[in-house]
Formats: sequence, C-alpha cells, structure tokens
Amino acid sequence: NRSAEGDAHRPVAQEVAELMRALGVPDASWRGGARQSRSPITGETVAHVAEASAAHVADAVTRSVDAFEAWRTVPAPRRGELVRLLGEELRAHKAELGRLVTLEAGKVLSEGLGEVQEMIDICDFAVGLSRQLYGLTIASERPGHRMMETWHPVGPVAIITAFNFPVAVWSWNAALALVCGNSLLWKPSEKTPLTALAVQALFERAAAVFGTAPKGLSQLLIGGADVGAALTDDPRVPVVSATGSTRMGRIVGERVARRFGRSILELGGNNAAIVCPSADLDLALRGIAFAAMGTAGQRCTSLRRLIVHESVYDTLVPRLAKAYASVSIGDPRAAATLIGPLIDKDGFDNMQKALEAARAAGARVHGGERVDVAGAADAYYVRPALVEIDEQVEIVRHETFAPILYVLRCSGLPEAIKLQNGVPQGLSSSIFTNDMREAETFMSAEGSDCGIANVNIGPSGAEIGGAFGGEKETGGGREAGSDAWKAYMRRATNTINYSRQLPLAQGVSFDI
Ligand code: UN1
Repeated sequence: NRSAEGDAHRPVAQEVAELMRALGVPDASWRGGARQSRSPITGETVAHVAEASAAHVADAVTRSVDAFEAWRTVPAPRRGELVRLLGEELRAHKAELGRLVTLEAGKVLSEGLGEVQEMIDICDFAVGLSRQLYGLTIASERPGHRMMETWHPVGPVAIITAFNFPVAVWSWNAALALVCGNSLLWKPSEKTPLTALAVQALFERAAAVFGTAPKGLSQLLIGGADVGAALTDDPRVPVVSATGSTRMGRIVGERVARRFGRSILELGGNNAAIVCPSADLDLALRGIAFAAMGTAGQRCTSLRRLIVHESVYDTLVPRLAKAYASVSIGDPRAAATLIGPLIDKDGFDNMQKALEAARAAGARVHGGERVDVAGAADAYYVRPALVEIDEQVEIVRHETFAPILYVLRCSGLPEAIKLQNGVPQGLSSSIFTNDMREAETFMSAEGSDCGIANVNIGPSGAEIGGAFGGEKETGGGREAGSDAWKAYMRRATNTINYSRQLPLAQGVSFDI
C-alpha cells in the first residue's frame, strides 16, 4: 500500500496500465486502437482505444433485443442477484476503479473512491428494489371486476454518460434498468473510455459468476457523436437516458421524441445557494467551498451562484475569498490536493471566456488564473474563481463547466428566490438559514423551482436514495432513488372480469 503522496509523481501511463490489468480489461480494447486517450493530470496520452462506428450500433441493438427477450422472463429478484454480484465486484475493486477515475477524470482520490461508493450504493438499492416492483390495485366501477397495474420490462436502454461522473451515472441507470428486466447499451463520454472499459470488465465478471445472464445483456459502445445518434434514432431502443450539456440533450430529446421513444434527460445545472442573515456562517463557508470548488467545479450539481444577504455579505465574502486564495491545487493523487485539473483545454478556454464576459459586465474577479504544476505543462490547472457581480447578467445565467462562483447581493428572501429561479436551468439549489419560515418557504411551491432543494448543505453531493434530476433546461428526467425505476418499465393497466355478466363502463349498453 503506497501512500497517495508517494504515488503522486509516478508516470500516469504506467499507473493506467497497471490498473487496467488489475481490473481485468483486455489489452486489445485500449492499446493499438484509433482513439487517443489523455489524462487530464498531465495531458499525456495514456491509451489508444478501439472505437465502434455507427455501423456497429445496429448489430449491437439486435444483440441487445435478443438479450432483453431472455432477460425479461427471469424473475426480478433473480435479476437482482446479478446486480448484487456487480456490487460485490465493485466492492472488491473499489480502490483500483476509484484510482482509475482519478487518473482519467482528474478528480481527487476521495472523490474517485466516492464515485465508486455511489455505484455500490445504487446496486444495494436496486437489489432491494428487485423485490418491490409493485403496481396498484384499483377499485372497479363494474361488479365482479378488478383493476390493477402491472409493470413490465421495456427493452434495450441506451445510456449516454458524461466525463465528470464517468461511471456512477452509468450505474444509476444500469442497476435500475437491469432489475427492471432490460438490456443495456452504454455510450460513455469520448473523454473517459478507460473507466467504462473497466466497469464493463467488472460487469462481465459478475455475469460469469451469475452464470445464466444472456450474452449482450450489457454492451459498451465507445465512439463519437455518430454512435450516440444511431442509438438515439433506433426505434428498437425504447428508452434513452442521456447526461450532459443542454445542447446535447436538446438534440437527443427531440430525436427520441420524433419516434415516440422515452428519454431521461439530466442536463445542465446552474445551481445557487442563498445565504440568509440567520445562517451559521462557518457551516455555510464549508458547504459553499465544497460545492463550488470541489471536483474543480465540474459537477452538474456544482454551486455556480451565491446569493448573499447584504447584512452578512461583508463577513462571508472576504472569508470565502481567503479560502479561494489558499485552496490546494495540484495532482489529484496527492493526499493534500483539493482541486485537481480541468478535463482539457476546451474546459479551460470556456472558463477564461466566461471570466472575460464577467469582467466586461463590471465584475470583480478573484482568482481564475492558470496554475503551473510541475511535470504537467499540457494539463489545465486553475485557481477557482470567485466573481462578485452586481446583476445576474447573461454569463451568470449560462452554465460554464468550471470552478466559477458568481456572488450576488440581495436584500431579502423574495428577491433571493427570484434570482435563484431566474435562470434557464433547474437542477439543484440550497439555502443556508436557521429561520424555519425561510427554509420552508424556500422548499414550498413558491420557493426553489429546482429538482433538488437543500437546507444547510450545498447543492451537490446527493445520495442515491432520492430521485436525482431537475426541471426546465435540465431536462426533467429523474434517476437513482425514490420511484425513478418507473421510467425503465412500461405500465399495463389490467381489468379482470371474474363475473358471468358483461357490464360496460360508463353505463354504455350494447346488446346484440
Ligand atoms: C453529475 O455531476 O452528473 O449530487 C452527477 C452529486 C453527485 C452526482 C453528480 N452525487 O453531486
């Protein structure tokens, strides 16, 4: 067991190779392929991944339909056993997979491990769920009749995921879809194929232990936008779950709707926190720091807007600026690092453009500059930016996937809620207050319009037990806990006549 510090300067490519082998990924899938894969830690090329093309997709869907037709007849609790075994593989390989997430996505080690923990958690949830796929029974208006709902598997489910949670988002969808009796087709981000290959290898091991899973039950399709488009357009894929930008989701949502498919969209967020006069400012400071700077601002739930009451502004914001100035930035493998790199140059350029626009709008920008890290000239490390701005101008209403926190001043809760809701996105939100009236108002019908509304914690870091997703341009989908499973099944309403008569509903008579 090497310490994180001791590992910090080992060549990334060497570590990737060791982990891929430890995770049982076949060499051919990541050596000698056409697509170069880079680590954001140093910017160096660490793998050459073999790609699928749109032409492969049709065959993969055919195999997926065959797998589905076998899997849907397996009793749900038995399907749960496969997911339980997947959870066991993840537990056994948590250290390796978590570290691979760090190497490929650049998040710090505790977050890489946390992401794998989130996968284990959803597997546990889904195992329990596999015995609880229940429908209602409903009173019939007709004598001797009964009504009920039955939930059935729906077909192959396409899962399109983003770089920032390269494996957990797959697992939220996959664990539920599998216990619901569906087959899976996964298109990961082009930026994170290695962790996807590793998860696929773990799935194959679980399937081998299970013994009777149909071939092709879970398939991985590494490729570009053409692969995503082919999945989106195939009428044999009834559900497409897509996580990523609003731009991508608009394309996917429209194309799936055109063929009357169902999409589960988890798109952009522009999450705010409101700080009220009664807030515990020490707690708020920590909550804000994690939500805004953690994962280098690259979560869909990252805190992007801080709305601070004028009575606490001058106490809180200078303290926050201090935290921004001193937070440790560097190799995400080092134990002391809190902020790893941005995913790539595009991420960096987008951040700089946003800061330019904010400056042009009169903002005061603290931080935001590129940070040099030894041995990582081709990587993009930045100091998180704290941006004091007077108005919620256009750039503030836009999601920039980088550690930028816009700070706005407010004079009361109604104004704060108006600002909070005054953006096109509706994923997550939070309020820091010790005033029960304010907290309840924030969570009420006239409060936050987001899918997630928290009190005295930041907007990020949700547990899997709740439904995850948001409104407006976030896309409306819900994944993970609560009753999100229903989106992966089709509902049949059954009316059963156990009498010898044939009364018609609504009093209609039709005597032949
Ligand atoms: C994402 O950024 O796409 O709530 C998912 C959170 C995590 C999931 C984020 N559990 O921040």
